[in-house]
Amino acid sequence: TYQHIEFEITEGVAVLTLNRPDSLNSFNGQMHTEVRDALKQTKTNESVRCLLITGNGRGFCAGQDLSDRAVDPDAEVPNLGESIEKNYNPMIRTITSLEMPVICAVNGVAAGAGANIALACDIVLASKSASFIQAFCKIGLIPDSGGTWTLPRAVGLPRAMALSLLGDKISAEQAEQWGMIWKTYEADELKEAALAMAKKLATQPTKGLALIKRSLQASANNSLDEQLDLERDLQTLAGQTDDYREGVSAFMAKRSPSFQGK
Ligand code: T3D
Repeated sequence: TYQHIEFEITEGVAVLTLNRPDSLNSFNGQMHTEVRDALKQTKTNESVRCLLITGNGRGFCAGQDLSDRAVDPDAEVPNLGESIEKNYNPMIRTITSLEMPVICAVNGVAAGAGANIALACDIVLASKSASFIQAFCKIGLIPDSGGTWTLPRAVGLPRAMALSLLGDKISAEQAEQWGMIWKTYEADELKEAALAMAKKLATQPTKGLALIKRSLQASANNSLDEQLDLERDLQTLAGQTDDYREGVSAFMAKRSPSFQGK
């Protein structure tokens, strides 16, 4: 059992809930270990076809636990690059390469790495009471956890630059208007709506969805020509799945499809 997260698998959905509410679910070493383990289970358990990440309490995640970073003036400064390499980067790489949709339900403030973990997910939902802060600049750091990549792609360079340099808090509704996230919900409706979306996605053609995710991610760095080649290759794979056969058969027979995620 876990100390700082909750992890449950139901109806094809893995639900990972950050659970250190007293410090707004900020990450200490133990929480990193637990998240790593839960992500590994998500990846290897064949019954899982969608991942939902959320948090307990009034925050989603406040990034790194800064009480672990309070530096005694005489002590050696911690090497943050090592922490990124060991903890944050593998987490972001795992989330973005998981071969299934990843939903983030941002239940409250998402600050620092917490904001960028949300942005690394495929569909971001948020409570109307949630907010996003690229808090790094306020303590002399740079946005990490992929934020310097995802944020400009999500909102454009001018907004990404100002958000990162100013560290202004933006509301979830602002983020929704900008297209930085998919949708906002009333606070008491968020988790139910997110779980319903996750359960629905878990009944869909998982392999096809994974290929959609891969192709859209690749588009950021490809020319149209390269992307057309990639579409050809990934469509070849999609066309070889059982779910594609099932989708076409069901359509032709005017019945609803039963996808196995294969
Ligand atoms: O170090 C490395 O490994 C490199 C990687 C870095 C990745 C990063 O994420 S760096 C950025 C770290 N995060 C921040 O700088 C955000 C710090 N937190 C805040 O700015 C504010 O707490 C919020 C804007 C998120 C929320 O503000 P507010 O006023 O709603 O709440 P609060 O009162 O500040 O926080 C509530 C409690 O949570 C409070 O504890 P207390 O006083 O009730 O005992 C506060 O200290 C604690 N808390 C919030 N964030 C953190 C935290 N404790 C430790 N670490 C935190 N990041």
